[in-house]
Amino acid sequence: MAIRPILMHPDPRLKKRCDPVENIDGDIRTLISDMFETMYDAPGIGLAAPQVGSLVRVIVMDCAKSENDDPEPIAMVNPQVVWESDDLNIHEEGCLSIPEEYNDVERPAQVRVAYTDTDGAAQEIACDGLLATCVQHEIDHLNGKLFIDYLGPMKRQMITGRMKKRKKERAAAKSDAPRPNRA
Ligand code: K2U
Ligand code: ZN
Repeated sequence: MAIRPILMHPDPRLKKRCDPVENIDGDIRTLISDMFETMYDAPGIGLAAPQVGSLVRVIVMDCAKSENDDPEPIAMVNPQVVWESDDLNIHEEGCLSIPEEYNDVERPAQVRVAYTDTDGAAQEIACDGLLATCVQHEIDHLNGKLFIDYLGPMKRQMITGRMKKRKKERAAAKSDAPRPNRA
């Protein structure tokens, strides 16, 4: 198990369409395990594989109602929305790859998602509420789409500008950091 670094927007890998998983092998199982550890550490309620630099169609979520509720971890391989409601819902969204930026996004209120589970079995679940928002947000990541792509161009450019500045400041801070003495 390992916590993996989360890619920060802007990053070309976050704009790529991810490849389907052909075989749920040991590498995919390790990726899923690391994604859960990374998500809980962030903390977040969802995470998509491209956010940790793996351009494959895998997402993990845990939308348990509150910290007092039992965790509800779910890993989806090759998830697909197979039905969406006409009813829409607006939810404030954030993203672990775009920290400290939150905006309302409108999405179908209910969706049905077909996917393969970690045992290789075909599954299909009905999602509503926060799970519906989260699963659509994560599947967007697999298609190279970020929640800021639903905002107007001005807002999107402002957020991207702030993220570029933060990445530059973070890189500068890293290069100024004292290097450990090498024996
Ligand atoms: O993909 C991610 O970056 C994980 C998100 C998933 C998410 C975004 C928006 C709405 C629901 C889930 C992180 O968990 S961000 C944490 C968060 C949770 C609820 C609302 C806003 C932000
Ligand atoms: Zn996100």
